[in-house]
Parts: sequence; structure tokens; C-alpha cells
Amino acid sequence: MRVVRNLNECGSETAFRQALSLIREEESFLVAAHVDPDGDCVGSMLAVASFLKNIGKRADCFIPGEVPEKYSEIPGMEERLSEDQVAPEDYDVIFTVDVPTLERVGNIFDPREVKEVINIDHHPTNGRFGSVNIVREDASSTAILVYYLLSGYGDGTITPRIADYLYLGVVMDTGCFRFSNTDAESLEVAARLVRLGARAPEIAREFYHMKSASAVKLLGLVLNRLKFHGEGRIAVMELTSSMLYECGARVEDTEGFIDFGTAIEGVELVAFLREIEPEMTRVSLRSLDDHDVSALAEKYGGGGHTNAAGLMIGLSLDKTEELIRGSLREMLERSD
Ligand SMILES: [Mn+2]
Repeated sequence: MRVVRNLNECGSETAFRQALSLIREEESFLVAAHVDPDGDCVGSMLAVASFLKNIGKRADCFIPGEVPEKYSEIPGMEERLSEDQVAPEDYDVIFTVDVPTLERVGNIFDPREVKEVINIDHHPTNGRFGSVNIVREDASSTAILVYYLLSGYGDGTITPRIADYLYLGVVMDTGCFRFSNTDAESLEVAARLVRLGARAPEIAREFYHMKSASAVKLLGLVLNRLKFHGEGRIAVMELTSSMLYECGARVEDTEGFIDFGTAIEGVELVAFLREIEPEMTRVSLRSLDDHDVSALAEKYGGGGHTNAAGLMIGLSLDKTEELIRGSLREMLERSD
């Protein structure tokens, strides 16, 4: 049985130690998230920033671009800086949280032109661009790694509010403890966070389960158009711009739709295609078991994890559907 590893056993003892000494020695920190931030990214960012402030440091948060509405109202988010307000070279340390590549953080800084970068992440595609890299691919969420880091600083660093932030990260990245990355470590860290004051049922409902009325209508349309291939082992979902418009829904309302595909008995591979422009389609991929969708995503310039990945293709929705359907069929054939 795998047990929670403590800080020293976390696979990158040196990185944790270096990060902690930077935290002790330096004064000003910029905590940066990735574009289209998810719950893990937002929760990890707010946890780090809130902790730094609690120990008397100067800490600002930065997210490139828009933030989904449900995350924008979390306490702490109102202080985040936008691209035109942020001056990365003014800080002693830049923390990147859940950020695999500099492109994902909007290229707001060049690692050679800033003092220190602490890169804390769990993406297999992480570019190790930091002066300190706390990167563990087998961690279910970045929030878990932040939990270790903050606990390593000393007792009492994780306030109930910080526990909420970190719990949000674990919940969203494990699909409320259902995805294949849900392991003993995730559950044990979650239990510790609940003991430290995280409001488990409220967070699961507010951020994971609850949807707006227009989102549910849109889900109905998407499910209506769901198609199966490969004897029911592949499910393809599609969303056109006009479907969004028809329901008065926003793109962020589609978060979690793809999980309805993986919930279907017999389905092993799911693609969710979203029309961005007439010749631009966003593809989200999910797989069960050993099917590696990150390899497919990387082939087209995307990335992700074995069982969850994404990419953008400069093709129409129909052309993309053809291409992805073919690739998924091949993936099944190879595995048989
Ligand atoms: Mn994450």
C-alpha cells in the first residue's frame, strides 16, 4: 500500500529544501498561474500567496487572461494582477503553480532575466524552467505538492482558508476522487486538509457539482449529438458556437461535460470537440486504463496526462472530428 510520503520522501528533497530557503530569505514573490486556470491552479496559487502573506512576505498573484466566473469570486482573487499590471523583474522570486511551460503563463517572464523561479507542478510535459523545480508527475494535483511545501515550512502554516484552497485543487484534479489519479496520497492529504478546516461538502458542491441552468441545457444538446465508434468503445462529443449561443451559455460552462462520456459503460476513449472559430477546434481527450491520450495530443502540439489531454487544431469541427476519430480508432487497434 502506498502511504503519504512526507516532505523528505517526496522525490525531490533538494528542490523542497531550496524552495523553503528562498521562502525564508527572500522578501517579494509573484505567484503565477496558467491561462484558462482550473481549480488546482487557482487553489494552489491562492494557497501559496496567502501563506507567504501570513509569514510577512510581499506576495502578488498573476493569471494571464480571463478567469472562469466561479473561480473569480474566491476570496483573494480580487487582488490578482493582470498582464499590464505585472512587472515580473520587480520580484525576488517567481512561483509558477501548475504551469508546465512558459507559454502557458503567457510568456510574461524570461527565466534568464528574473532572479529566482520556483516551478511547482505535476504535468509530465513540465519544462523544468525554474531555478528550483518541484515537479512530480505522479502527484494527482499541484495542490498536493503545495501542501508538502507549506507543511515543510513549519506547523500552523495551513490555516482553514489555505486548507480550503488546497482541497479545491485536489477535488478538481481528481474529479472529486473518481479519476484514475485518485490514490492513497490524494485521499490522505485530503483528510489532513479536512482536519485543518477544509469545508469538503461545500467545496465539492460549489465548484465541482453545481452548474448553471444554461450549462445544463447546453449539456442536453451536447449529449443529444453524442456519437459512438469502434463498437461503442469511443465516444465523440461536439460543441458548435451556435449551440453555446442558443443556450446563452459560456465556454467555461462546458467544464466537466467530457466526464459524461467516460461515464458510459463500455467507453474507453472520449473526445470532446469544441468549435473555436470556423477553422479552429479545441479537442479534449479522456481515456481509461493504459490508453495514452497525451501522446496523441502532443502529436498536434498539445499536451496533458496519460488519461486526460488537450490540443488545438487549425481545422473545421468536421475535419477535426474525422482526424481524431481515425486516431482514436488506431489507438484501440494498437492496444488490441
Ligand atoms: Mn493540476
